[in-house]
Amino acid sequence: MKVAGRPGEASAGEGIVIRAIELREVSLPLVRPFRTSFGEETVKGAILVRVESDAAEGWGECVASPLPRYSSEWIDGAWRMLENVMAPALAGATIGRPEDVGERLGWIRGHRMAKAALEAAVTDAWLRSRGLCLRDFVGGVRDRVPCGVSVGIASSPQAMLEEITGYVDRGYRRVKLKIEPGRDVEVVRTIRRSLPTLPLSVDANAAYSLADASIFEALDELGLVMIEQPLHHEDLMEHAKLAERLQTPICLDESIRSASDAAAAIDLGACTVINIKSGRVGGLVESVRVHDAARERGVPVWIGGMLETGVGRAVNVALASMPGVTLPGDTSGSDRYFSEDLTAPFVVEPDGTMAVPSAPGIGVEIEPERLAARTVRQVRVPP
Ligand code: OSB
Ligand code: MG
Repeated sequence: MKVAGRPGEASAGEGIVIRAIELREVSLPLVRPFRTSFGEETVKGAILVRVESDAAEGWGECVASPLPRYSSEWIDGAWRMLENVMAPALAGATIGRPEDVGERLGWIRGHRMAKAALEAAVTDAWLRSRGLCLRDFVGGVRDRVPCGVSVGIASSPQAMLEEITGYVDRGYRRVKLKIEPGRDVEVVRTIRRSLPTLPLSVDANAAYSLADASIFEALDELGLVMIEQPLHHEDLMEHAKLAERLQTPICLDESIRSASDAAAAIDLGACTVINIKSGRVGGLVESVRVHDAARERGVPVWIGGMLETGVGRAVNVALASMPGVTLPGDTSGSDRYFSEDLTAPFVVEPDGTMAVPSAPGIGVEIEPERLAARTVRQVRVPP
């Protein structure tokens, strides 16, 4: 099979013509509520983007949440942006390479999650039209990837421990605990006591300030593999100051919106690990650039998640096969989120790994009846 070449490399062959773009908002019940320092979700809402081209169709998932708590984007805002601005800007366009999407939408400031969804859908169509798979497009080097799991804040440390034990028994190789002020050191200590050798990390989703440094100094004693996004997403300097006081590596999530953010954060000493999410950085092409910027600086990366359906999960798992991804990601099995996904489920085997799809495009197919049953609104551009 001919390899597509990584983003940015020239390729022969004609482009695809975008005929129409369809948006669908879907709503899937979660198997258990997911609580973070910024709120609780009991259903997963997402916008799915379907691109119709002259050659093939493609799908992408927008990871914006119902409210702008994780980042400034949110479902209704992303919907309007996609329907009124981005889809009209791409309808009728000829796309020579997936990078063209970012270039055509480059004048739009921000709105990275909306851009990423559209770029993923166009890339899926483009790859399918050539019989190429996403793993090869992003320079993936692995057939299987190690999986971790992100555990929401529970009512008690005991409840959290029970949930974690279930995941460990299923093979997950790293467990990430959500923390918030008041539910941090004691919870982590309890879990650490029961599972002394488990690779464990915490994610604060920006809920603390530098005045809370003593909390992180206490966590520093618990042998964590990393502390994710302890402080405000716009405070790189503060993260650098905290990092100086800790042995535990700091990983940034919300703070990193681009490869240039990644380079700046690493060079400032604000982090020594990066969580890559394609939605947060504006797409696949930028995700590869973040990976490359971190790799050049010797910084390990891993692939985060936003409770995606199988459509977004396929993108995450392909990215997790890149060579600089050296830590298990939040690429959990579909059954950790949904009793029934929109695609065939992603399965974590007992060894804690998951297969990287190798079929053309994103490598998964949507089940039309399930999609229809979960769709709450729909629009097509042009009508
Ligand atoms: O901070 O990584 C995060 C989910 C929604 C919003 C933010 C985050 C998360 C997760 C879940 O941690 C990761 C997953 O399993 O998809
Ligand atoms: Mg995070």
